[in-house]
Amino acid sequence: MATNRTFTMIKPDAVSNGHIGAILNDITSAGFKIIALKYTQLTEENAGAFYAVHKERPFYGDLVTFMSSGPIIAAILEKDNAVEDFRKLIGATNPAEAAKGTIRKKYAESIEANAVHGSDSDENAEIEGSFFFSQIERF
Ligand code: RTP
Ligand code: MG
Repeated sequence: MATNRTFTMIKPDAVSNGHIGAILNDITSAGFKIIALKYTQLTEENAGAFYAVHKERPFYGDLVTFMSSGPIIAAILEKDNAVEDFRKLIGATNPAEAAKGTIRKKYAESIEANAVHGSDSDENAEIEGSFFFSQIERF
């Protein structure tokens, strides 16, 4: 299996609930290497651009408001089969449906405030990582 990269955010709910350390520990314990890491806050404009793919969905406005409501952690991660394995580690979008032991099951509040983001393809992982990090911020 090829080593590849994914992109994640620890969302405002998990940051304000004090879960940054536990979630980063779950991520590195699962074998993901941190390539880039940043503590920042999205403007509404930033969040709208990041989630532009969901522009026509009914939850888009609330999602943009939520994602810009407080600081987040952004990170690029590397591992064999990174995109698929990371989505397994975080669990289903709705924490009520997420498998036991997954990050969303343990730390999410709701289908919207669901603790973490995970890229859904290699191509989107690169686009999303480049949204936050320049070449000299990747190690
Ligand atoms: P993400 O992109 O954040 O990793 O989440 P995902 O792939 O599991 O889910 P996606 O369908 O891409 O939705 C993006 C984010 O929008 C919020 N959402 N709210 N209220 C709702 O019904 C609803 N559905 C989705 C969640 O924050 C979700 O992670
Ligand atoms: Mg998604």
